Amino acid sequence: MTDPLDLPALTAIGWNRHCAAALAVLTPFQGRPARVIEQHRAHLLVHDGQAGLKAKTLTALFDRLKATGDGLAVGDWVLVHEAGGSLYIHDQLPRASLLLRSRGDNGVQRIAANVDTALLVMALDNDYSPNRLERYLLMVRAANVAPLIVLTKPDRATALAAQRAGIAALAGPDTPLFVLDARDAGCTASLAPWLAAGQTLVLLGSSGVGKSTLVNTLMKDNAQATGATRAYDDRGRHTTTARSLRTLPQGACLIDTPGVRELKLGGEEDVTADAFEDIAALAQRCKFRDCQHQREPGCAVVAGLPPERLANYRKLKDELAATQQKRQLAPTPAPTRRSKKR
Ligand SMILES: Nc1nc2c(ncn2[C@@H]2O[C@H](COP(=O)(O)OP(=O)(O)OP(=O)(O)O)[C@@H](O)[C@H]2O)c(=O)[nH]1
Ligand SMILES: [Mg+2]
Ligand SMILES: [Zn+2]
Repeated sequence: MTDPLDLPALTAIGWNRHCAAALAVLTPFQGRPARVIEQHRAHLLVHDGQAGLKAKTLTALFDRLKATGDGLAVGDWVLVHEAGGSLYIHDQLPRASLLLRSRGDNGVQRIAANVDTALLVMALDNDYSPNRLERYLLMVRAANVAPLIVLTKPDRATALAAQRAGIAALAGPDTPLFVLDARDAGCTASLAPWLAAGQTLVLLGSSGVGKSTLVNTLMKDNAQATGATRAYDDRGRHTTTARSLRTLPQGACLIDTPGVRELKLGGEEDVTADAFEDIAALAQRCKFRDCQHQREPGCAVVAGLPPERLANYRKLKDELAATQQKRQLAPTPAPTRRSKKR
């Protein structure tokens, strides 16, 4: 049995300062920490820094999580112990972050836990959709995860410069933006600042945009990598069907996810104008400080925003209100209604 706190081993699967603080909450604890790296119907695959191991969730923990509509997700840190030759998960460490999206049936899907940076991958072919990217930005920021935008397939772009500029305006100056051919080894150098040990990244985006290709490219330096690395299918491309976490040669952990057809907001998002970089910039010039950008006179947002963006903003607001009502969440507080002049 491994030392309960084999830090070098745990670092290989993303252990960082937050994890130490989270474990302190559960101390004294039984068993040892491990990380959920794959989710299967009947079991989870966890990694303890030494090896990937099948594990079952104890009923008590399952029920405790279920009582609050929760459950384990890829990226979760857990406590495990052995009994009768099997491995059991008996506790969960408090999370630093959790990415959620709504499912069709009013439930939510937990995409990944304890993620530092979300790589929002969009291709510059007919996948290109600023409105969809807007959804991803809202979802990721609501989860307190830093977004990083990767625009792939520049070789298929019809208006590369304009598309890039449009996305940069929508995402704002604080969100890193890269145009990368996911097959190009240069991706590793571009993303190097985010790839250090202790960092966990997740790839999000439609099917076929190059998420798994990027995993492959980042893995290539070191086919023999240890830690959470799993053998990669050597056709070099496949359609991902399950979320999985692996360790990159650079030290970071990377969670690949299956492409999502339609991203529905989870309900935690902030859909006030402040959450949209370009709308917030225009709103500075509205006549009324608490302008709702509906029919107020002197509204710089209605006047200055392309109609398509304005329609998307309103659609997202309505969708969020509906999701919050379904999930019975408190609505995002609206600014005071009384129109004050600046
Ligand atoms: N032309 C071009 N093709 C690319 C680029 N990046 C990836 N591809 C190709 O796009 C196809 C789909 O890539 P995948 O990595 O499987 O896409 P994915 O996002 O993982 O898709 P799902 O697993 O279905 O969600 C592959 O054939 C890649 O070779 C790029 O920058 N340019
Ligand atoms: Mg894939
Ligand atoms: Zn306005």
